[in-house]
Amino acid sequence: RRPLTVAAAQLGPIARTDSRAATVARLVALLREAAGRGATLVVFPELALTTFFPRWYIEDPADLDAFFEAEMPGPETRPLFDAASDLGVGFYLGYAELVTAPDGARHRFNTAILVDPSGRLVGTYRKIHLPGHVEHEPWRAFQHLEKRYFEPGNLGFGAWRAFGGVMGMALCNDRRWPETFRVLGLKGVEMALLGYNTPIHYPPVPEHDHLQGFHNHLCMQAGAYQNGMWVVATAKAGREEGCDLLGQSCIIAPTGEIVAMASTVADEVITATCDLERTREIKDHIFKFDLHRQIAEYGPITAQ
Ligand code: ING
Repeated sequence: RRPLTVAAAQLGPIARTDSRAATVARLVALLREAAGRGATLVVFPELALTTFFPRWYIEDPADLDAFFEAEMPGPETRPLFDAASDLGVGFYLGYAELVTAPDGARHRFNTAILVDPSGRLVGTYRKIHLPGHVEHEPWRAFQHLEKRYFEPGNLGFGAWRAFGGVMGMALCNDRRWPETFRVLGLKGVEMALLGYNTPIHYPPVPEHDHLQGFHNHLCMQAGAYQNGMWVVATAKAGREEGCDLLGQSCIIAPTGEIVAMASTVADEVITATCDLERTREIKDHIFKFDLHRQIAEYGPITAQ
């Protein structure tokens, strides 16, 4: 047995005007509650430091840059790192990353980091599957401009030894693509961590709005089962700047069973003790990759 007690720290809405300090204070409160329940790893949502700003067409570069972090930790996020190492708890944090390359070029990514209980940065992941569109599309009730504000991730899907197992990271739309979970599975990941900001209303196909919760769990339960991994998925939820975001943060077993789920669309901690050894029930049998996969037949998956 390799038990790991993990928490999904769901966030309710973050207003455009909320300060970093106020938001970080919410994160610290959730971290403390999770630690109080015995969690040693806390998973926060995607873009957990700000409102989901890709919902707006933002023309002023200064306005856009205000949503990004140029350093991590910076002065305003340091309290989260300090609280975590004081409590001996690690965490996954999603945020908008601004990187200035040696040549002075600025790059923006939708990023998540994994920090271990000693406060050490274990790994960084930059979102690979960016949904939405590039240009302003006024016909939409709200925009989804991730393709405009972020570059696709350039670090690949990562796996890191930490928390007594092999941890992987993803972000939001990544969870809808089976390739995400399969690549993580092929890298030996035993627990995938991901945050999401998922509007209930999907302007291109509004007749699917009532299926957002179903599709959210469908993708992750399949991913967990087909690759024999635990999945911890944390929402930014609730009515945020007039846009309803899906809640239903959850913790999913390698069998695909949901073992814990949020029941509000506000700040809420859910926890589960996950035996990382249970991944063997799947990885060594029904989805024993080296015995069952027929990769000669899979070429189209990586073809154009
Ligand atoms: N959000 C959404 C997601 O993939 C979306 C975008 C919503 C796509 C609904 C399809 C349907 O969960 C982010 N941030 O990727």
